[in-house]
Amino acid sequence: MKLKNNKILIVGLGKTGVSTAKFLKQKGAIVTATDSNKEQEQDNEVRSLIDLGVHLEIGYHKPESFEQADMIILSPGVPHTIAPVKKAKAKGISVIGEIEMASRFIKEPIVAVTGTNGKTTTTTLLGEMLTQSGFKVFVGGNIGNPLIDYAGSPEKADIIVAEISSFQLDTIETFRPKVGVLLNIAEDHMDRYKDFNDYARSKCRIFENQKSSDVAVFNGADPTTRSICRNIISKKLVFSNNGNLDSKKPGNNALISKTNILFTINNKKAESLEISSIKLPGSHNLENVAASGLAAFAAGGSFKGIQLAISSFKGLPHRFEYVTTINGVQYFNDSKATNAHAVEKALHAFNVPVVLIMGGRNKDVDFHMLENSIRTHVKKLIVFGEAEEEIRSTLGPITKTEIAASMDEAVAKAHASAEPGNAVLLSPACSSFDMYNNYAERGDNFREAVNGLKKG
Ligand code: UMA
Repeated sequence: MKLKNNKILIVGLGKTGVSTAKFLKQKGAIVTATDSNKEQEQDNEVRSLIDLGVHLEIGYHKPESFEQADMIILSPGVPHTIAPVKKAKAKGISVIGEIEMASRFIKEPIVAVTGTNGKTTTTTLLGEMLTQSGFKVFVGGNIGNPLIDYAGSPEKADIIVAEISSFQLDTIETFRPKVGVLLNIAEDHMDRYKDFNDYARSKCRIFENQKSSDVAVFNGADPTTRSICRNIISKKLVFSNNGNLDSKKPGNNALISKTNILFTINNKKAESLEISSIKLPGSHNLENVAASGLAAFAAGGSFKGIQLAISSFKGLPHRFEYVTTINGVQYFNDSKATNAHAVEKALHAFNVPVVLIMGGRNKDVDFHMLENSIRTHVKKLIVFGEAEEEIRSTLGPITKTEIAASMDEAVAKAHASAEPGNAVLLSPACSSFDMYNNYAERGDNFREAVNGLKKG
């Protein structure tokens, strides 16, 4: 693809925009970058682009810059429905995302992981499995380091493992992963999509450009995923946690039972991974292990490599992360649970009464879906943040509920309510942007507040 002297507009100057601008300058393009937030002017990474010859338009989006561009590259956080983008599209200007641009310059096979929940855990674990199988692996994408950094780097890997969000899939055209993984689809980001089907269709685009020689890994027990994947033409590898798939069928799969995950690939001898060797808690993580195992096999990984990765992988911060035990009460940080589906999965991992801390900014999801899980698992609910009233009015009638003004107060109230043998879980079902810059800051704040209890 020729970029030299092409006029390209980058929209959004977070990590994606900055990396894309650097890449495009390297390729000789004429680059303008715009961000609607004036504060981005103070960002050192953004300012460094001026020296590279990038023209910056910060604090506003200038319609002419959109209409005069040969191509527009949108950051994931920028909706593709904003007015200047719609106008440019109507004029026939190509609008793509960084993943699409990067993939046009990546020759190595890409294994891409999407899904509402479990993406980062699965991507990281899959990277480990392939590394332990002897490959040099680059892990990137929505996980935090843009794929375009790899495309622009002279350092090359054997395989790329990429976490891909629905926002990133919205702006693909030809992106074709050799192996695509769709973990699950549950209501999320309803503030960005027309409805659930619109969001589900976006997720399924991970398989859109695959050929029959490529592989699609998905959850065969999830009716939404199953029906949406019915017509894909790539080779299907399904995993299931309820044993309802017939392993003798020609479709290959990973069956999760109480004792093991049985991998059956291309009529080869079945490989059994013992559940006792998995250090990640919760049944949702068994699905993540099954999916990453299938994808690792499909990408050429060995069973030995899969076993080695599993035996040393303890999980990631802010994802059902064990913090500490105080007076017989275990504390867990699940700040990354930003939708109701993730909270449901976390609650079902407990067989002790839970004091649940929820709240933040609702992404227009319906909290009613948590009613049953709250009824069966939660002895007390502490709510905080912008969505506190909405959560209290929806779930308050089901269990004892208190409101907290801050994380410190939420943790103190949870501490006062929990008895030895109980668990305290931060699993917000909301984004963090009402009070924090991101979920990691929120999780760190929870951890500090819990450790403060110990000291105080
Ligand atoms: N902006 C505009 N105009 C608009 C809207 C936004 O200029 O109309 C600007 C904002 O002012 C801001 C910039 O766009 O400065 C934000 O861009 P961005 O949110 O895309 O930020 P990046 O730093 O590039 O981060 C993105 C992903 N962010 C989102 O999808 C919201 C990161 O995923 C990802 O790690 C990174 O690219 C590298 O690929 C984060 C995320 O929350 C972790 N993802 C969601 C999730 O996992 O649920 C999808």
